[in-house]
Amino acid sequence: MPVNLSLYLVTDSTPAILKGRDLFWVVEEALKGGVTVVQYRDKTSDTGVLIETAKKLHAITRRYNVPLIVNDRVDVAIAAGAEGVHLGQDDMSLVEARKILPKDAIVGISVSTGEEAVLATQQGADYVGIGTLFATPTKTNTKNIIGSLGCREILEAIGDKEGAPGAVAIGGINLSTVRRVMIQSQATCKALDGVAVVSAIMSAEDPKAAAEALSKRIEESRQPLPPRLPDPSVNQADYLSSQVPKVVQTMVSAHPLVHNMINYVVANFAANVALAAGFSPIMSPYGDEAKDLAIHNGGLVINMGTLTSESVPEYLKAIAAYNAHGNPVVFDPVGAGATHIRRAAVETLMKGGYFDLIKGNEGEIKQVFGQSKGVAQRGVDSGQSTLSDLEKAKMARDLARRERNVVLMTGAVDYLSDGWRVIAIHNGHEFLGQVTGTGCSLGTIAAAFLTTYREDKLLAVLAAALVYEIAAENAAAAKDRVRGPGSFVPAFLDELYAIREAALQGSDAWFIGRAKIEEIRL
Ligand code: 3NM
Repeated sequence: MPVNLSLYLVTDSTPAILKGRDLFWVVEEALKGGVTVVQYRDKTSDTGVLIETAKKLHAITRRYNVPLIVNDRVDVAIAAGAEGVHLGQDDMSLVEARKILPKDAIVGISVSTGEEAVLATQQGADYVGIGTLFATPTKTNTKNIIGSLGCREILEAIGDKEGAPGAVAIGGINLSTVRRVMIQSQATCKALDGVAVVSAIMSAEDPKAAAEALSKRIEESRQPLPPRLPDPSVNQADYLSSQVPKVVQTMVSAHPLVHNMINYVVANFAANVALAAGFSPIMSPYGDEAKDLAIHNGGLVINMGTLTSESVPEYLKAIAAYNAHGNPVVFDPVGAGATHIRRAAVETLMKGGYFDLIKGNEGEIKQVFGQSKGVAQRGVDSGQSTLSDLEKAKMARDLARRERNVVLMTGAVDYLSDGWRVIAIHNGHEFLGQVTGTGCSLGTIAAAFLTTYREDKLLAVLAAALVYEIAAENAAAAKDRVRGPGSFVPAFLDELYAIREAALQGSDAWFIGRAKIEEIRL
């Protein structure tokens, strides 16, 4: 029986979760907020109570035309006339359950490995509950913590054959994590149909609002894979170039806010770049402030250039707030391989949230990708390049494909990828490499574009990089004013400002014939 699995509520009547409120009230509020399935899960009550509660829940769910699923207990599901059952790996087998359930009953099964998922598929499960995504206090006896990448492997194992079951993920999913789960778990052949939650709704002060917010974030996070491309006969570089002026106009007209958790060496410069280029900077290393700032639909930059013992927990709070609002987060893992503290910080941050863009030099991207092979970075500079051009392009692509985001590997040539398309950007000027903060400010401007142009992250970051690097070329060309890196800085700010003014007036003269980009086919 087809079932809408978008937002699957699993009940829990334990005091720690329900906090003394009435189960039926919480479930009805959640239904008003848009949950599409309700599972009655109660591990402790006697059979009589289970049946009575299930019947009462069913009377409510029916009013909302939402199926009621009973956890573990086929007998209770039948007695209460529920639409289906959910079985764990240690419960009655799916085959046995089908024998006694009505013909059109929904049967779901918990899986935590590809093999279990394949078996459930062969046995004709209507859906699988894939878990455990993240460690959760709601259920501590979980088998495997698989993360969103483990979930993707299971979806790959199921495939997209006809009759394949629906799929929801479960475990530690809430408003902060749901976006990354939906985006990062997506296999090329199959995406999650939705997510299952307990505490994110059952413990919420306002279960209706919690369900509404989750439901909105889930729908926003569905995106096609591989990214929608124009007609293959069209050259990608030409197509993207043709879109850039429009994307720049959108950014400068919107004048977005960008929240920078940025290193103290470059904070002043990055703020000036923001003002000149046409967006509002706020510099705040204080994670709790992100709750208030994230509501403005701006972007967040995590730049760990001057990491302190307090930075990582503050970053994590801010990332959670921006992820919860579905607003873009840029990660600039400055000096990622320089010290063991930074290497650990990268690992914690990558596990702790979703980054729409990871921007770094070759050494940093290598570290994030996990290929540093113990070659420590000295300081925050990229160090000696060890990769050929093709290897750089491939690493940017592979990291982006793994993370389901966009990667910009900066250098004399920048490599930009969304995991499928790879664009080499040849614009820029060597003075950019001789002024501190130029790389970091590129992260900031990328956040401004990502927040105002959400249809295609790769195009947003490309537009940011081109504005930035064409401004640098224009500044360096002003020989009457610019003699070296020192005089380059004010000229660069002026040129950013000139592009912003031109874009505000709807002109794209600044851009015509200037983009030096090529599509790399790997
Ligand atoms: N099943 P929360 S994890 C009921 O991994 C359940 O199969 C899991 O609770 C599994 O949404 C889980 O509060 C609890 O994290 C999920």
